[in-house]
Amino acid sequence: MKTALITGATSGIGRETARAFAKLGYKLILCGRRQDRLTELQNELATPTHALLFDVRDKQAVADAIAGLPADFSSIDILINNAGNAHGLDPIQTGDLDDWDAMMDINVKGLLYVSRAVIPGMVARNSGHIINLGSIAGKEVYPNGNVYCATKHAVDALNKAMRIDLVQHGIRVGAIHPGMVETEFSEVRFKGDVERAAKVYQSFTPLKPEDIADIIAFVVTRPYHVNIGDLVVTPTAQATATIVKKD
Ligand code: NDP
Ligand code: 8X3
Repeated sequence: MKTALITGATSGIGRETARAFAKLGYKLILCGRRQDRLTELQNELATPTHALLFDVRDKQAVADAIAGLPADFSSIDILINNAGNAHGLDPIQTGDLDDWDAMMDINVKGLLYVSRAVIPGMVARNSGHIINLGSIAGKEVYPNGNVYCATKHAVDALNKAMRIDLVQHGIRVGAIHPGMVETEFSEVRFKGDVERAAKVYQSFTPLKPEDIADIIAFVVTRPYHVNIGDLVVTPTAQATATIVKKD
């Protein structure tokens, strides 16, 4: 039975990926900061699960949590680097420094802390699969997206870097870069403004988190000699980050 660790399993793409992996019969290490959501998901899934409560920004907490995994969860075959978010949508000249810190610390440094804690085990076993959640914002830059786009460009670079450094160890590395997916993403970006968040997904059919989870399940179930390195996935109505056909 394969073991997968998913960061950001309490919501959106991460939670749907956990549901898809449970159907594949994987053992799951579910990570997030919201204990109630983790417990709820553990109760729902008919597969062995272990919950890890940590903020990816806290490098010691990340290292301790992963080093302290019980023996039956400690050999991680699949790492889904999914935890991440956007904070604000402001022009560079008026951007909030705390928003910038949050995005850099979560989307870039947090992903690195988790990867650094998990990868040595994969290297020792000469096997593993890492999927990094990038974004269309890691492939292009859009107005007021500045720092969020920069963090996702960094994820794109780290995805390539991991593939180069880990190829000698038989570790598969790939990124999924979604366009607009209706999750809690925009609620977080707009700091709890539910109305403004809902508007982002109006007048066209956005992706559902299940759509991305399906693709992740496809990627991890390819034969071992097949590595899907880079996928951009958008709603059919979305051509670029900003060109969206609305009804
Ligand atoms: P959600 O807001 O629905 O989920 C984000 C997840 O990340 C939550 O489970 C949250 O858990 C976790 N998370 C956030 N901050 C932290 C932190 N500091 N420490 C630990 N966990 C954290 O968003 P999505 O599912 O949409 O986002 C998942 C990924 O997909 C992100 O990397 C995002 O950038 C990317 N993405 C999303 C797109 C979209 O349109 N929705 C498009 C392209 C990429 P908790 O709050 O419990 O800690
Ligand atoms: C999330 C998609 O277009 O809001 O990464 O940046 S977008």
